[in-house]
Amino acid sequence: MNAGFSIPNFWDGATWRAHSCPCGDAMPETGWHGWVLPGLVNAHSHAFQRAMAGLAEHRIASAGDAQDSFWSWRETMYAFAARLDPETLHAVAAQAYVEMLEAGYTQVCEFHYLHHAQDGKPYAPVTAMSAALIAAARETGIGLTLLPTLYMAGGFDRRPLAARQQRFVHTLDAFLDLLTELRAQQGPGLNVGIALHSLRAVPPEALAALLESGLAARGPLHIHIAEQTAEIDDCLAARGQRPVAWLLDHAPIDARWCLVHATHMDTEETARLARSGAVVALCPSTEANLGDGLFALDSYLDAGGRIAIGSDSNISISPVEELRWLEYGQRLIRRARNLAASAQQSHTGTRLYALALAGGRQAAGLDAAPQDAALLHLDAAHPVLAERCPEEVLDTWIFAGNVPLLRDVCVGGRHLVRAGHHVQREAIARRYRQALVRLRA
Ligand code: NGQ
Ligand code: ZN
Repeated sequence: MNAGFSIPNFWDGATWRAHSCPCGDAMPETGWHGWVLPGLVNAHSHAFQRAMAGLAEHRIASAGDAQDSFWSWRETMYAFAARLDPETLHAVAAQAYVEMLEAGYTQVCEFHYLHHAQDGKPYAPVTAMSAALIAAARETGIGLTLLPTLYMAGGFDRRPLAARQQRFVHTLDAFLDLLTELRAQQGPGLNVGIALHSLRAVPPEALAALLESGLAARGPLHIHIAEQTAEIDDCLAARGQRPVAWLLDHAPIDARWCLVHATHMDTEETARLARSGAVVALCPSTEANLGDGLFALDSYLDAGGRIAIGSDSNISISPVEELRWLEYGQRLIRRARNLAASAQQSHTGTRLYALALAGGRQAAGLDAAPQDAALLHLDAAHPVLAERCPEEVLDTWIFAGNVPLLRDVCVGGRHLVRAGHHVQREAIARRYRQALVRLRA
C-alpha cells in the first residue's frame, strides 16, 4: 500500500497530549480526550455547485421524453453557473469550505473552470474567479490545491461551444498565462496544479502542447474521464479507443496525475491504470447522484491502484459518506462484505481511510507523510465510540457515524473547528444566505 499513514500515526488522547499542536491550543484542561487522526483531502470539488445542491432533484424530462440524466442535470448546473460572479463565488465557496472542515476535509482540490464573466469576456484581472476561491480558502483555513482548468471544445467532434460554456474557455496561450500568474501566488496553504476538463473538452494537439510547455512538468494534473457511457461511445467513435486507454497511450500518466471518476474501464484499462502510479479520484455520492455507474474497486485495488475521494458536485460534503458508499456500492453489486479490506488490513474503514489519505495527499501535491498538522479530533466520549480499539474507531466512524463525532480540526497551526463548529460558521453562513438571494432572484 502506498500509505504514509498507519495505525501508529493515529493517536489516542493520552498520546496526543504528549504531542503539542502547532496551534498551541491543546486544551489540556478539558483534555482532547479522544482520537486524533490526520485530516483528509477532498480530491475533487466544484465549490460553486454547493449552492445548487438539492435543486436538480425533481424530474424535468416530460412524459415520452428520454429520462432525466447526467446531461439534463448538466443543463440545470449550467443555468446556475451562469449567474455566479466573483463575489457570490467567494460567498458560496467559503460556505462549502466551512462544511468541508467541519466534516473532516482539511485540504481541497478545486477543479476550477468558471473563469470568465457572464458574457464570456475575461474579467479584469483575469484571475478574479480564482482569487475568489483563494480568498475563501484563506478565510476558512482549508488548504487549497487550485486546479485552473483548460476547456476548449464542446465535444470529441469539436462541435462549437454552447453559449453557456463560453465562461469556461481559453486558448492554450491564455491558459498558460493564467497558470503562470496563479503559480506566482503559491505559498503556505496554496498549491497550484492543472486540470484538463475532459478528453471531450481538450483536443489531442492541445493536450500534447500543454504537456510540452514545461508548466506541466510539475503536477498535480487532473482530468475528468470515463464517467458516463456516452463518453466511452463518443471516444470510441472519434478516436477508436476507450478514454482511459487513449489517455494512457497519449500522455505520460504517472504519479503526477489524478483521473477523476474513471468509472467505465475494461479490465486491461483497470490494470494499466493501477500500474501507472496515478490516483483515481472517486466521488461516490456525486456518482450515485448523477447516475454514473460503479467503479470496479476490488480489481483496481488488487492490482495496486491508488484512490482518493472527492465531493465533486458537493451534493454531499462528508468524507464518511464517500468512504461508506465506496464500500456499500461494491457490497450491493457483489452481494458480499468487506470488499475494500485486504490481507494486510482487515478493517475496511481503516483501510479505506489510509488509502484515501495517501492518495488524496498525492492528488493534492502534498508530501506523502501527513506531517503538516492537519488534524482531526474525534469525541471519544460519544457513546458511538465506546470501548473501541483504534482500528475499530475508524470502522465505527465510517459505517456508524451519522452523528457529529468530529470535535476539533486544526490546520497549519489554526484551530478552525471547535466543538464541531467552524470558528466563523455564523458570519460565513450569513453572507452565503445573502448570496443565495441574488443567485435565485
Ligand atoms: C463539471 N461534473 O464539470 O462540473 C462536470 C459536469 C461535464 C461532473 N462530471 C460537466 N460530475 O462533465 O461536462
Ligand atoms: Zn467534476
